[in-house]
Amino acid sequence: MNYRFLKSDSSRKGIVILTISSPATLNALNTTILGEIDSFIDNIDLSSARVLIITGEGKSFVAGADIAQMSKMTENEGYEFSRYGSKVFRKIEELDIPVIAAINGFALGGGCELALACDIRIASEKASLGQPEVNLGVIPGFSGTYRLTKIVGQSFAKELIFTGKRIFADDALKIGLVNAVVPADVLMDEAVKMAESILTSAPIAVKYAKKCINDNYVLSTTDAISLENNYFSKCFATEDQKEGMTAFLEKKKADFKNK
Ligand code: CO8
Repeated sequence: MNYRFLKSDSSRKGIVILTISSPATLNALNTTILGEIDSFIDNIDLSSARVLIITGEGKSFVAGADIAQMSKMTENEGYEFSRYGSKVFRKIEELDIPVIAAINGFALGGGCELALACDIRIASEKASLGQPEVNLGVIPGFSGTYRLTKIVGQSFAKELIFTGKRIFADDALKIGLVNAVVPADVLMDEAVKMAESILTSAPIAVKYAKKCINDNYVLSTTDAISLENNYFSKCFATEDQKEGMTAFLEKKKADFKNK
């Protein structure tokens, strides 16, 4: 499919790279771009794609939701926009394959929230992150109050959200907001390297592990453990479990078939 504001690259086996491309407004998310991301996610061919990498074109990952569009919204329109953005980001979070955010620059407001919906965040040393919504008279609206708190804990989430301050990649690393900080010129290489290391794992096992980790946020300890027990047992119904364990015992490299 062709998109006006998205570019994609599937030239590396198993890896899809999605670049959000509206550099004149630092890739700010309006309804059209969100709609394109929504459609893109729906159309990923999960029979071949095993990892999705999301990045932004130019000096920004995503500089937030589109302030020009939001400035004219009514209360109801604000609600619908918040709901739609949250729905699209939830889709990313729930995608059956791991999603890596390669944060090349500004990841602010809705941009930080997009990164938070990804499974792993790798930041360029030029990246900066923050939730500056309170400086605009609003709060994070694409599920940032929820996910930022889950990822960095209440103290740092409240500090970032109440002050609206922008932090640089090294400080984001210190609070666990990003997994790694790398030089700008190797950001995509590092994201691809991370993707390739996921590609060596059994795909169904990775999918089940992602489900367990995502869902344990909303479950009681007992239910989260029980969910893990169930998905663990489901792995034994896969060919890849037999392949992985046999290969180990025979001192060979496993050849996973995603079955
Ligand atoms: N929305 C719309 N346009 C933007 C945005 C944005 N979020 N960010 C940048 N732009 C535009 C600028 O207006 C400018 O346009 P123009 O050239 O026409 O003047 C262009 O992009 C380039 O920006 P700057 O000249 O400002 O570039 P700088 O390098 O000087 O500064 C910054 C970069 C620091 C990123 C600066 O642009 C900035 O502060 N941007 C706004 C960041 C921000 O506040 N983001 C949060 C927005 S709120 C949000 O995301 C809420 C999410 C939840 C929504 C809930 C729905 C109800």
